[in-house]
Amino acid sequence: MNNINPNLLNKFLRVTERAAYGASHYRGKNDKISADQAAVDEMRSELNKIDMLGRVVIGEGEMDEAPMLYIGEVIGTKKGEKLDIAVDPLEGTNFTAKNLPNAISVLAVANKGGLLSAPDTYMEKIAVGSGLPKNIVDLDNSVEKNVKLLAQAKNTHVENITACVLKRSRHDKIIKALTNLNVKINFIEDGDVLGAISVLDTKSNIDIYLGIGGGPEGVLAAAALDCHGGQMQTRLVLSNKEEINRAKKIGITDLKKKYNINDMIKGDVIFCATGVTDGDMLKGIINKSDSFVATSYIMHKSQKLSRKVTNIIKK
Ligand code: VTB
Repeated sequence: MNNINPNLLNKFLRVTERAAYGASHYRGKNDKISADQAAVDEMRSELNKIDMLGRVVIGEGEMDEAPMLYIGEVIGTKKGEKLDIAVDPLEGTNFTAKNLPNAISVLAVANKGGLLSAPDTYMEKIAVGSGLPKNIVDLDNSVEKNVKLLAQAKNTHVENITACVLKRSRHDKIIKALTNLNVKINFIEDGDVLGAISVLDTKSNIDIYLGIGGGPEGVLAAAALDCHGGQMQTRLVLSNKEEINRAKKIGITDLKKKYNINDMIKGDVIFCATGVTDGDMLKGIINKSDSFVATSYIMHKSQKLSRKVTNIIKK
């Protein structure tokens, strides 16, 4: 697989910046549908300016349920590289509507065939940062075993480990195990793309992310972790016939497969995420009279590039 043209990175960055800007008009307006729609409209219009033969592999839903950025939608000028794109125009429709932290606009880009098409179902996830022995954690290990192995590899005690967990009752068992180990828990209310990526953020001090969140969000987080040599393992949670069919329809045959990063992301990858609301890791959009200020993460694996950027963009 070829590397993705590095000149495209800034163009993809503009896509999440514009989408975040679109959604920012609806912060605190208690209207998550309009917030999402505004992000989708901006994202789609920017994506269509890029010279590429792009295809949405993770998007707003299937063609019959979402009119835009649906799975399979062809995007871009149709001239240039064949790219697969995972988008979440507004990761956090709810928290944008309530003006709560950590809403972002996010996408990942790989060569054709380079991204796992995850169905819109739940997914078990475990993630750790870079510089650790390969396969240090595993979804089939107990929480205790994973945390102990991690502490050992980091040459520290279990009680010095910090875990990030999405606050949901489905995580009660995980939370109990972590509490018994005296591990510090950093709860997030929503938004597990940033949650999983927080293991890369040295300021956050988070050592491990674990729990069940959305499948598409898992692939997006995997793209960022892959750019940094982080580790992530995931497995789909398919709880009824309808979800099983949905997974099968997009080509998943082994329904119980544990995916490591290289099963989810193949070859080169670009990741861009822009803050909509102020969050722990990214500031939200600041609106000025004729411009807006956007803060984003940009990553490009083959270029070993990973940066936080703040841009002032003309409206
Ligand atoms: C998950 C998570 C997302 O919503 O999809 C979550 O991956 C939904 O979980 O980041 P619940 O069904 O338990 O609410 C997010 O937090 C935000 O889209």
